[in-house]
Amino acid sequence: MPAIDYAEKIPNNVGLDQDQTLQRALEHWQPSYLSWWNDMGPERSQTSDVYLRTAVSAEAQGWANFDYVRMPDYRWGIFLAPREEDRQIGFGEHRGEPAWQEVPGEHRANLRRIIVTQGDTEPASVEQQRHLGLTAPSLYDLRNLFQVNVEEGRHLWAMVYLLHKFFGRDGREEAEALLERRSGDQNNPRILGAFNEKTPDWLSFFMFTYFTDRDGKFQLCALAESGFDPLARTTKFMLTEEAHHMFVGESGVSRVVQRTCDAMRQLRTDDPQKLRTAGVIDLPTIQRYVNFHYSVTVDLFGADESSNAATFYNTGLKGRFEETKRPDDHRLRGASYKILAVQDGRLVEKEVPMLNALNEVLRDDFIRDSIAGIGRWNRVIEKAGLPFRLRPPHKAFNRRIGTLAGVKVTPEGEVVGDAEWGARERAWLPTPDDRGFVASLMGPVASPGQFANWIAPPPIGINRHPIDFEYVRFA
Ligand code: BYC
Repeated sequence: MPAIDYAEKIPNNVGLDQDQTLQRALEHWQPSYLSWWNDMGPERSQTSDVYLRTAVSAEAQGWANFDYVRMPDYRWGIFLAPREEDRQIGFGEHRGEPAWQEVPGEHRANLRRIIVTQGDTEPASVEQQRHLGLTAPSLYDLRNLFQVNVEEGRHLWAMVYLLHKFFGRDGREEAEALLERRSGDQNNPRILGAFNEKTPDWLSFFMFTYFTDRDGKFQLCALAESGFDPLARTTKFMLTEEAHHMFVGESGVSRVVQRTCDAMRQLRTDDPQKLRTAGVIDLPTIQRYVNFHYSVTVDLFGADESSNAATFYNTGLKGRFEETKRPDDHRLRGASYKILAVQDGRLVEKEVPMLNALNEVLRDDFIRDSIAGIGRWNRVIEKAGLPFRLRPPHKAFNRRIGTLAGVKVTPEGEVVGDAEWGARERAWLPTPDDRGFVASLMGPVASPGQFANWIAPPPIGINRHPIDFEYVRFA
């Protein structure tokens, strides 16, 4: 596997200079990308030197380099994980056949759809986060935001490479359209619901990177199993970058919780109003943010019964999380899985063919993983000697996609009528007042080692630097 060549106009380890047609197509797309980045990329970044990590190799050891980079000069490139010789398709009807190096004609449309859906989320998240640089609670956090943003930009490159290399003209058209849709736009929105929500404040950003980037992890893991080898290899490499994004979310929320607990102990109160007056975010508000981001992200896994999901699996395009580690036949014909349904005003379990329930299987894997982090936040509260506990809401709470869309279910899992929902929603989801309060705390802190009042400093800095390192230098 060649190291990444930064002398190239488009850094890559895919031998771009050997493929003139592809190189021309991508060099044609590059200015449109840069113009999109200029218009929709992070504010307050254009003149900053940021201490960033840049991928320099696709090998697991020493893949990244840390240094100051002027943001507009960041080099987005195309990097695939090394090719595994003799790799075989691991699941579905083609199990045991050699993995595809070219697009299988009969599955072309579905494959393109998956790649476009994945690709669409990447620029969407950059758009959602673009104003946050104006209110970063520290230089450390500002740097982390920019790191996440440049890597999401690179993930868009990863999908655009596949579209250009393997899908010809319609691939190029899709690549253009990825730069034209806009998060939250009425007429031309991003494809999936959560990517049209706003990320208006830093608590939302940490929740987004904890929960929604974790959807990214699970979807990318499922695609890393794909029988289409270039998709498997490119998503495998994206996963190495994704881990840091979820770390930003988990540690960010943990630091907010820590600061609140410190204030609760100091002031000897759990009164949200008193805590708000002291300039920290009360735990019930944090719970409402958890409820919102969790439920919106749970929807991202698609309908609980989906013939698309069955087709993607049967045809070898998209596997399960850790497919190869599972001790079953990897075909799943005749297997079943339990999903939720509403019967006589109550939630009940219903057994359906597993192939049709693969969105639900992945959703449940995600739920197990995300609950673990909530447990770690609770340990911060426990250590402070406080009785409050954060909880994941019920899987059926606040759903917009699948069988549970439109059913009103409390965070505890009780089906309720519209009137009760209306009366109690304020206790479950962030209210305009909550959002207004959190927004009122946001304001930039730009001296090294200083942190906004509502968040604790991190225990350690980036790449073994101290916390008061100058992670961002403004021109
Ligand atoms: N919002 O049969 P279904 C990431 C539509 S995140 C709006 O269940 P399927 C990242 C669906 O399109 C990971 N619409 O669909 C994180 C379909 O519409 P049509 C992104 C939705 O295909 C942070 C209809 O409902 N990657 O990387 O089985 C920062 C029927 O649904 C939604 C992927 O998602 C929704 N949430 O499942 C940056 C992987 N859900 O055709 C990045 C690729 C469904 O009837 N995508 N619909 O008009 C997929 O595998 C599948 O498309 C999905 C949906 C699992 C998302």
